[in-house]
Amino acid sequence: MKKFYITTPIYYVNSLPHIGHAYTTVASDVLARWKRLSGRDVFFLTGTDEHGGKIAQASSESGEKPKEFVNRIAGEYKARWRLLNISNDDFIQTSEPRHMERVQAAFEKLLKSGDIYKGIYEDWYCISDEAYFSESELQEGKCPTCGRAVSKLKEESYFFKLSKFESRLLDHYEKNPDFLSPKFRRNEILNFVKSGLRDLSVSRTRIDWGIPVLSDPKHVVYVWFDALMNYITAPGCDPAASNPMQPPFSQCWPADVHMVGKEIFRFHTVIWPAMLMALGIPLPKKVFAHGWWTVEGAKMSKSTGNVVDPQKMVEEYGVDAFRYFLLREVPFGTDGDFSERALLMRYNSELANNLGNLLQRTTTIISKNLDGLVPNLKYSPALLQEFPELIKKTDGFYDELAFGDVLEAIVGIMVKTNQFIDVKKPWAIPADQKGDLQKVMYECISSLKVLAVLLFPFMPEKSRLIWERIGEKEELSTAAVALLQAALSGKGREFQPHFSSGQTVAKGEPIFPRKAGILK
Ligand code: ME8
Repeated sequence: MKKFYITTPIYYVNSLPHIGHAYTTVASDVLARWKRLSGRDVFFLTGTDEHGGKIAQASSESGEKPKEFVNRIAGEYKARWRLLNISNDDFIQTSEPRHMERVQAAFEKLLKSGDIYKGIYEDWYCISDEAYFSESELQEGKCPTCGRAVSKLKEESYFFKLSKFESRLLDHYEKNPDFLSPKFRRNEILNFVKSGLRDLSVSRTRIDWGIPVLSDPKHVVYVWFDALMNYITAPGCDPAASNPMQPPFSQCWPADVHMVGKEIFRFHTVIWPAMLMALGIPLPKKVFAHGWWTVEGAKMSKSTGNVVDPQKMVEEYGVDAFRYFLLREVPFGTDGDFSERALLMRYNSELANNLGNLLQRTTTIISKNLDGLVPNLKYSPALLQEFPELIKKTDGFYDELAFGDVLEAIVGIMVKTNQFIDVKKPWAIPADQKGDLQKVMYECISSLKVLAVLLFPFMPEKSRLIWERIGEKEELSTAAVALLQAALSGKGREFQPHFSSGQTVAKGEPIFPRKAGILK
């Protein structure tokens, strides 16, 4: 079976991971976890982009040798991803031999086929974005992307025949409407390609921190050509082969989703597909560009000092609340504004007062009034009548990367169950009406069971805790696969949660203790 292959951008090692990087990586992780639960074999890749002038400059400022420097910062990324429970299957560093050798082989292949040729490059360059601009693209003489100063470059360079692929690219966009996602970003790319593509300079002679061109080592490969290749080098592509679609690469490729921020959409939807066409490799199925976070209304930047460190948020609110917030606060795709106040509000209203409270009252009532025994009734709970339909809908939301819609549906179950408790008032049911109490608590505990499953991709730790508190013994992710399979395959029209006899709830502290407002 082909794996479901999902990638994040590989991040530049000149800065430490911040919430922007965490956002893309957490979103990719949530998708990877859902796909695993729904029975897919997943290959989830992330990594670091370690070559080029910007990184060479950062390493010389740090006083370390480039390789030591990039390894240290890559280590910081790995540590942050562990902290955030990122379940990546591989982590690629572009300074690794497995990557460098394959980039060199691809470059030579394109030289041979004539899709790369030697010429003279003269244009403006922004080192911060590692991107070229023509005079007319500059804004008031500055980089149109980041507003920083640009410098004029004139050097011998190899060029990639990007212009040759114009009509093939337009044809691909036309025939594969999901390739450019979300839809509202489509026109930007169509207009850009229709306005005419220039051949792209893909080598440098002034920089030596990069991958040397094998047949002409005074050139190093342009950092974007180098970086984009990570998506095929990591799963083991041999670009020199006459048919590169061989195992293990062909088990992963084509990628199902390249997840990126909106500012690098063009690189992934114009340059990258053209490179793949030139190499004779099929194109990824979807490139999805999400929006950007600002912080309290301002662009995040080192100089403003408003860069949000995910580690601080995790220390304050816990990893799961932070993951939840990132995907709950703004619809995935559009821009959003981060503020700790908004995070605190979501935490208290949805996690503490809603989910945490639901678990607390359910387990407390069952402990006190039913000797801790989970009512093991054998019918489909009324609150979950629509569960199989909801799972199918949820699966569709995931395919569109509509994480906000997934969470909206989950919050709907929490709210409905809490309202049910408010109406039924199980604490007031007399002791001699135990059957009635069991029926009410069966509804609540069933909701908690499916909430643990549905929330698992977003909040793996707290979901496991809910799972333990309701007395489930089987490993959550294993049980969830079976439960979702039944719903997705259409067999489970009537959903039954299946508790075991003698299953007991465990009491414990609130899983999301309410937090007082501490904010500036
Ligand atoms: O561009 N809001 O790396 P990079 C949301 N190495 N997402 C943000 C963000 C923000 N404010 N800031 C960063 C590069 N991101 C290249 C990529 S891929 C072959 C090479 C996220 O370290 C978002 O995913 O500048 C964005 O695309 C990425 O970090 C840029 O990371």
